Amino acid sequence: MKIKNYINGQFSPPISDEWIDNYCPANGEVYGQIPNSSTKDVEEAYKAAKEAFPAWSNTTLEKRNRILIKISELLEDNLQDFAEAESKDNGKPISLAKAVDIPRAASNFRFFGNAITQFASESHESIGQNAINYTLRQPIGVVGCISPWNLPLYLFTWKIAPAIAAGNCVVAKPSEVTPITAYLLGEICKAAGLPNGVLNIVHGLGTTTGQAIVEHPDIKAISFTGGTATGAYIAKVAAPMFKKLSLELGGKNPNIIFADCDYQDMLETTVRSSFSNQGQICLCGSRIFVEASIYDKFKADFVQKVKGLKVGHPSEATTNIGALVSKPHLEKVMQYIDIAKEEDGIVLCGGKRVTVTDYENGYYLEPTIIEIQNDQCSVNQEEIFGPVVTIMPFKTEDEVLEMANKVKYGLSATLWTNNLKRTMNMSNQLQAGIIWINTWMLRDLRTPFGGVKASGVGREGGFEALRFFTEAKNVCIKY
Ligand code: TXE
Repeated sequence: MKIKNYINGQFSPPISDEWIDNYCPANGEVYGQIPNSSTKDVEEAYKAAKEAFPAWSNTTLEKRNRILIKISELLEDNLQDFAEAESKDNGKPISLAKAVDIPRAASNFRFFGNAITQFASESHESIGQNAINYTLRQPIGVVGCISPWNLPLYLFTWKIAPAIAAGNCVVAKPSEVTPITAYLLGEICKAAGLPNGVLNIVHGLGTTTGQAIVEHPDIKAISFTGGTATGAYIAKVAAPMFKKLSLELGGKNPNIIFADCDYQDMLETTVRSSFSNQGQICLCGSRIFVEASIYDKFKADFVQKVKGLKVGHPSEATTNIGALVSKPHLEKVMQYIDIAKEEDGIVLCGGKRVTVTDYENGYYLEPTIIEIQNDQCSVNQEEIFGPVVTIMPFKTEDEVLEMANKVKYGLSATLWTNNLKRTMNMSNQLQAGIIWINTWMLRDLRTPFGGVKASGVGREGGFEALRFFTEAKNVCIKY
């Protein structure tokens, strides 16, 4: 399969005619090629977006709404094909892509298609000064969206949908590791009647194609999700051009379990929050802290449950854990297991590569639990982004709060307790953008989403995303 860029409503090869191999994580084989796009391709995409902007930014909200809803419906109609493509490209179980990734991509278009019709601007009467102020929310122009490989279409559309709903035109780049569903989205957008040039999709490497988007002087805003180091680099490149930035970066999220929680619910959710999508979600609760009085029981129950998870080919209905996204990523995750042992960590289960019959070269790894002795060890501090979690006991609320916050990241935190006072106290003090109490990854698209510290800058979700993708202009009239 040779995929193409989607520029000005046309599918086109890269100008250089250079291509990159695309691997299937489930069997380790090359199954397609993607454009190795250069600055020239990005320039073509920018020109198409710039040309489309005057008409699109003047398109009525009702019409924008209709087109976005249509995209959402077409995604739902093609659920099976999209789920299979996502799974083949990323290694995740098809069942997960079908239940979460693709429905969520459809919801992104439906939600922001509706949200833009409800996005009100402010007005303020300056009493005693005979003046009235009103604030316009104007689209920025051409914006850049760069997304990662872990939730490919889910995160790609999480950016594109609010950007175009708000009247911008987009130059977007999916991860070079998982380009297929973004490619298929081009066809859907065309069929839904999205005018040519409103969405342009350019495929290629981060350091060439992605960087060309960030360096483009007239792409005025960048919404990026990916690694913390890349986010820092993008901020440095974008700063002299005063671009608007929204950076959703890594996480190393605490999952804090108190003895007074609803145990069974906590146990089942903790298995999910640890290993969903092979642990490759920025929100995964990869640092598990358990109150000492239930630590031994939890350890035994958790290990038993995790040993029961089936690692297998993503297309099999019984598979719980599919393949990791790429060989280099598998190797990186496995290195952390060695580091853990060097740092006196005890591997309670997992830790080894899995050979799946008929797919011996796939990137499979056992779900791994490491009991650590010290919360400052590398496996408890650095983002591993794979099916690897740490566990350790704690005695007091103050002690666990300190350990939870003593990390460079601050994306999310989960707390299991039925004590209201503790819930309020800890929610206030945990350093994270998203706190879940007695649940995990329950997402309401109206709520702000984003992190603090090395987990990023800015918020997306709901009106926060529409605020990011617009400029506020205040008009003051004296009468
Ligand atoms: O991400 P990159 P990678 C974390 C996770 C993972 C690590 C590295 O820990 O192991 O990041 O993953 C594009 N200018 N997360 O290497 O490189 C790139 O092409 C512009 C957390 O895959 O940050 C891709 O489209 N763009 C995370 C996107 O950025 C650049 C999800 C992300 O790639 C670029 C994924 C550049 N200089 C990884 N360099 C999360 N927050 O969910 C790369 N890109």
